[in-house]
Amino acid sequence: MMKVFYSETHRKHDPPFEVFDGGVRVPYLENPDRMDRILNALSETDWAEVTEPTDFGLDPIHAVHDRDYIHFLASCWTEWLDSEAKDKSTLLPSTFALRRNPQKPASLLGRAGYYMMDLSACIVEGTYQAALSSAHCALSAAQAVANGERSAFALCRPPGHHAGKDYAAGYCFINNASVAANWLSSKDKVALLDIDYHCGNGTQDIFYEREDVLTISIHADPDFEYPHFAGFADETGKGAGLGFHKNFPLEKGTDNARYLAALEEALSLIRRFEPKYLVVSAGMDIYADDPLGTIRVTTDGIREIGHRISGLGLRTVIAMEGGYNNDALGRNITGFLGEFK
Ligand code: SP5
Ligand code: ZN
Repeated sequence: MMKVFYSETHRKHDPPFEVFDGGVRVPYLENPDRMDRILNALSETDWAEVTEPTDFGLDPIHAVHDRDYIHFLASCWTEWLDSEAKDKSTLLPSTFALRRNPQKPASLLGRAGYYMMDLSACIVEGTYQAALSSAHCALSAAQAVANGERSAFALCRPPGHHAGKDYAAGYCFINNASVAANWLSSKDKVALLDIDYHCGNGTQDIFYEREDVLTISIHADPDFEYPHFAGFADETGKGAGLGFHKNFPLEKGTDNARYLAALEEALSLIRRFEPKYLVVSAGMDIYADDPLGTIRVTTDGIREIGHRISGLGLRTVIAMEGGYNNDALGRNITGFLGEFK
């Protein structure tokens, strides 16, 4: 059996649209239906045990994120409703704070631009609650694994790996996998492997100067893909953390064989680090027919990736990240997770 931590609270986060390249409004790709597809596929297995997360409070979240940022997430919706804005369907700024020496402004839209990196981390009434329960799913999975489970799955929504210490980005608000990895790091050595199609820039930001948590991200080259400003091969950590971060940028059209070659390099770095725990940021948008992706890993390839990561023999927390081909999401996740049970 594998414990799957899941909360219905995610349904409260259901933004009406996001803004794509060129300013076009499209239906929000990171939608509640994703979870239904996964739950459906899990219910057809005989090994998934869906469980409510425990409430860990805010301390383990503040251990990773800036307090003022979390307070912004908690309070911005009420302020938004009190504001003069014409369309209040979702809080999105139109001006962004380049981290070149920005002042933190007082106005709501100013703070939204200060704390948001792009136009896909849309905030609605239930976003904060959903993001909290998503983080609690990751913490619950970490606790299960610390208590002796070989693996546990955090069915997180919203996802987390684009959220940095003090910013939301790319459908992410609280960095679930990082919160779990940091929580585990007080117990023993942790490595975090991010296989989402997009670079885990938020995770990179959070652990960049730390040597106690090895972070690795395999993703589409930021030279052409979101998040554009992080994920290059020459970003390897800073200060004490130098040498404890690794990016594997991949080209468009990367197939199973090419992907698995990069994965093998990542796995040997993890073996050399000799962690006790592994946290996997499991995005399924590497799938060949993902609407956001350009990588061509098949469902069999995803199962093989699971098989090889599982072969490390580490206590493993698997945290849900992206993946937007809802028709394929169920089988991709069960194929991947099935290798860890
Ligand atoms: C968790 C996660 O996977 N977040 C990804 C967020 C990506 N958002 C940026 C979308 C860029 C839109 N480009 C549209 C190209 C469509 N062919
Ligand atoms: Zn992604």
